[in-house]
Amino acid sequence: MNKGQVIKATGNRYNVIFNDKVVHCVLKGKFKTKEFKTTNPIAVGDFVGFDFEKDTSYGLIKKIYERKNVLMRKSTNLSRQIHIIATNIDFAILLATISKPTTYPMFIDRFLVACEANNIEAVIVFNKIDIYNDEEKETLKSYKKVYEEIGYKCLEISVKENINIDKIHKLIENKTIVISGNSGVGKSSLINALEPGLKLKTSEISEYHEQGKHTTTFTEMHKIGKGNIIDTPGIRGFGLNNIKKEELSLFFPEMRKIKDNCKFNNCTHTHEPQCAVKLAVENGKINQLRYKNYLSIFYDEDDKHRLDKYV
Ligand SMILES: Nc1nc2c(ncn2[C@@H]2O[C@H](COP(=O)(O)OP(=O)(O)OP(=O)(O)O)[C@@H](O)[C@H]2O)c(=O)[nH]1
Ligand SMILES: [Mg+2]
Ligand SMILES: [Zn+2]
Repeated sequence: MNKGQVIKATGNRYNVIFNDKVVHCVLKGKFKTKEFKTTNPIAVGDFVGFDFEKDTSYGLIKKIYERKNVLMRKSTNLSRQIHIIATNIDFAILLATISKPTTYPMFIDRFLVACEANNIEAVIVFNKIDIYNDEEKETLKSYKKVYEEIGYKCLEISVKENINIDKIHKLIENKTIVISGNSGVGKSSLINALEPGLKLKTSEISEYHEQGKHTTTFTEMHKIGKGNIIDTPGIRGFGLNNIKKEELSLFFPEMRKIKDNCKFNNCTHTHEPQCAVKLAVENGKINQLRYKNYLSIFYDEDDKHRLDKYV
């Protein structure tokens, strides 16, 4: 059996890199993943075992190798299905913009929780710093302060004006990373800036809605020097799955750090007395909006995954 890595998945067809060449593979029959039900049993980043179909250059996938990690989200549409964004990654970039389009803190926090829950390091990259007015610059500064204090790496870039793109180059050297975010924040543009030969399709955001047009429709891994970067379709909301309420604060690092000081060891930091987390919020040691977003996720009912209900 040959071993390759999936770089693109469309329906049950997969582009698999094998000996530096793309092999078109299919998956025949049902392929059940044990732990959870997903819309996509095989995702970009997966290492698969395949055999060539007799006398053809097509491959039949027979096996999926154990994954180092999985970044997934629950779909925000009615189906509520779990979708694997990518697997086997070294870290995730959340590309965010203060305006055009607006990335809301609720979205950022949900993304970070998903990364924490799946043991994936997250880096927050703020793009389009060339267009911000004074108020937006202040907002950016305050977001950066909040997330850096918690321990997340943050970067400010402008793809358009080529600011700090070299820092991204350094960051991704010899790594496989995934880049996610709302539609129109500049994910594909950033990848084009890193590797101009790729010529990925990009398009201007809608002037009226100030939102992206969902230009990228399939997740795909691209080679950048010795590293790999996975471009993904823009998403509107980030549904979380498999996270127990009692465990949620473990995925807020600033809460995780102090939760042992709560009176009750099973404190959920909602209604309990002598709660160290609530005290820290009152003292300004934990950001209020982060705590508010914690509560939103905590009290989340299944039909509330959409970002627009939170802002
Ligand atoms: N002013 C400015 N515009 C930018 C910057 N980066 C990207 N853009 C523009 O933002 C628009 C959207 O960029 P895309 O790269 O298509 O965005 P995307 O995140 O890939 O969007 P989807 O594929 O829909 O998820 C394009 O018109 C880009 O030219 C930037 O740093 N500054
Ligand atoms: Mg794109
Ligand atoms: Zn508590």
